[in-house]
Order: sequence, then structure tokens, then C-alpha cells
Amino acid sequence: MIQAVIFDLDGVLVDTAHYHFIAWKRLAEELGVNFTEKENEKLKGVSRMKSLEIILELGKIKLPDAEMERLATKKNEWFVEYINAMKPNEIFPGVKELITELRANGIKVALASSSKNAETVLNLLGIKQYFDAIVDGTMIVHTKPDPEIFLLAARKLNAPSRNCLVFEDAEAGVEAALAAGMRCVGVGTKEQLPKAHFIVEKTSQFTVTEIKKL
Ligand code: B16
Ligand code: MG
Repeated sequence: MIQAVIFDLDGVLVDTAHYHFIAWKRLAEELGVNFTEKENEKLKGVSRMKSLEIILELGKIKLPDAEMERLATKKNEWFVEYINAMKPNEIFPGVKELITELRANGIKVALASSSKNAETVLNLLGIKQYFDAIVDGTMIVHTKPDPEIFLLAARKLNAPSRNCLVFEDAEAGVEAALAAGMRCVGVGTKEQLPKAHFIVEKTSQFTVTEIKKL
């Protein structure tokens, strides 16, 4: 029986994954690294610094730590600029209704995002009050695929892992959910997320009725 549902943010509740992609692409172009949607799959769900390391590896580039810090900050400034222009209606359709219905059915809801900008995004969308618990990139040591973020969210909701369901759009996020001993709905395609227990194209396609049957 599912007692708690844990949502990832970028790419599950709102299309900020696209803003991460265009900011990284802009940086990759400056570095002369070929970076497409395909390579971007590896960046989803992982930390800012890990993402930069992946891009530098693609270009076989080695840089001193201070320069890496500077580039990561630059990417983040672009990302923040993009999200500040975001409108509250960029939240995916049906998401607020799904969360409201879950809570009306006594199912707790948490947010578990690797992003250090998660709170800003929630404020911009005006949806902070939809969650019983919030865990973001400022509260964890190990990034997805490590299960830490989901285990912390479950602890905050007082729910055992086996009774938690995670919604994720990233390969690293699905692996983190599985490593936490939770069930996982992959938001995307079977090709992108082969390890997810269930697949939907859009978050709101997985209904409360289905969740209650698990
Ligand atoms: P930031 P999620 C993740 O958020 C993104 O998927 C990933 O692309 C990003 O690098 C990471 O947050 C860190 O974000 O640079 O804002 O701290 O999908 O776990 O909600
Ligand atoms: Mg995501």
C-alpha cells in the first residue's frame, strides 16, 4: 500500500529540465563541446558540478577547480535568468490536481529535487504549500543515483521505503529510487528509463486510482 508519493521537480512537475539543458548547451558551445539532447540524459538528476564534469569529459577537457567553479556559477546564472522569466502556468497540466487528490486520499506528498534552485522554482510557481515535506540539493551530501535524497524525504514523511512511490524523469533518479527500495514511475520513454517499474509520458497520466491499487 502506498503511503507517500515523492516527486522529483525538474522534468516531472515543470519543464525546468529544458532550461537546464539550454543553459548547459550554451556553456558547452563556449567550450567547443558537442552537446545534444542525447548527452543531456546523463545530466538529468545529478548535481551541478557532476553535470559540468560530464560535459568536460565529453570534450576531453581538464580544468583547475577554480575554473570549474566559475563555469558552474556561470551556467547557474543563465539558468536562474531563464527560470525568472517562467510563468506559473508552466507547471505541467494536471499536476496540482494529482497532488490535491493524493492528499485528499490520505497519501503524503514530498518533493525530492537535486536542485539547489528548487525552492526558487516552487516559489515562482506558487506551489510550496502542496508538499508535506521538501528535500532539495542544499540538504544532501550524495546526489542521485545515491538513494540519500529519497530516504530523507521518506523519513520526513515517516513512511517506510516499501510504501513510497517516486516519480522521476532521470535515469539517475530512477536508480536512486530503486536503491532506496521504492517503486518508481518513470516520466519519459521506456528507452530513456528502462529500469522504472511503470512508464508514463506525462506525470498526470498515472492516476490516484492506480496508485491506491499498488
Ligand atoms: P542546480 P531534479 C536536478 O533537479 C536536475 O535534473 C539536474 O539537471 C540539475 O543539474 C540538478 O537538479 C542540480 O540543479 O544546478 O539547480 O542545483 O531533476 O532532481 O529536480
Ligand atoms: Mg528531474
